[in-house]
Amino acid sequence: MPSAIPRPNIQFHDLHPTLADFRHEAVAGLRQRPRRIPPKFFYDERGSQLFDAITATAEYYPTRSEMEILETRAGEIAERIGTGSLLVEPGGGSCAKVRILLGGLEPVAYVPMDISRDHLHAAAQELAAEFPWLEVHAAHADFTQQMELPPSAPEGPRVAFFPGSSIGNFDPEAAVGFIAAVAELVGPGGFLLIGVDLRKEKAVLDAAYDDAAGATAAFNLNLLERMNRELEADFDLDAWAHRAGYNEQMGRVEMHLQSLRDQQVHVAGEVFDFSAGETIHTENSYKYRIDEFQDLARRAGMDSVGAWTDRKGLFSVHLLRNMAADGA
Ligand code: AVI
Repeated sequence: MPSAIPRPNIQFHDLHPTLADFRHEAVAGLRQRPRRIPPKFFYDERGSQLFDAITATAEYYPTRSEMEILETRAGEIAERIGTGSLLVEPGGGSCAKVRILLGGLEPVAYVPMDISRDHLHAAAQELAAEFPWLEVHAAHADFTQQMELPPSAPEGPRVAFFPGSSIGNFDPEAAVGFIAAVAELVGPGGFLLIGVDLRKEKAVLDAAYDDAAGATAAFNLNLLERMNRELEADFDLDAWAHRAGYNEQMGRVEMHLQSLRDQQVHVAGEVFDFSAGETIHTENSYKYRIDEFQDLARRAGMDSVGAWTDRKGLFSVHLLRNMAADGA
């Protein structure tokens, strides 16, 4: 274990994220055909709690499967990366899975970046107390808009960590763009350790996104409740249903909210007419084969240097490296 550094071992940085405009994007999405609202708006405080509830359901295998891979492969991953890196986690507001890696990687510093300020501060504080030898630079930032490090973050070979198959919530072209931005952030020789959910039997995926206890349904419907709370909307929750299913051809699970009758709803002063059966598309969650994801990463300038799956072959973790020559 590295020698202890003087306290406090934590710094907070406000990188002035351009906050997503819920009002503007929700209204614009509801005017479109088919209607849609981007999944990033699921995660208000209630939505984040409901997401945690999803990860505890029997049907939602990704979290457990990824933890199994990280726990069994942490040593191997650390061997390939080496110690003394600057470890960056875009969207790492909960600082949860990274704990498994810290002992082996012994990074010079850890930089969690998240749009949710309070959530990030609380989790980073807890982590810094738990790992007194670790320098933590928590950055309040929207990594989908700006991939920038706090100026005081120490130098070191850079490693990005992007678990949870959040890459699946980007359309494939946007996923290439995101990985290319990470490649630029970590620079030549830098790494990306990323969790990616795998294509599989439709029944398993359908159940994972429509659990019997109704956690995923509550998560999806919370988007309507959030509009009621924040955008002076008047959605009648009994007149909407959660719909989710694997679209095998597209390689993605789609989530929708379906209107159960003809109805009129007000949102931010605008009137929207929904017919019975009409849906609002709220999320895509893309699933990849290992080779398919490696091809996608290569298009973004990163090569595979390792890929692991859990015992049941449900989920994968990839180690990618920016192979560009220094100065390229
Ligand atoms: C955060 N993201 C990777 C989850 C997923 O599986 O696509 C979000 C989620 N949606 C429904 N259940 C979980």
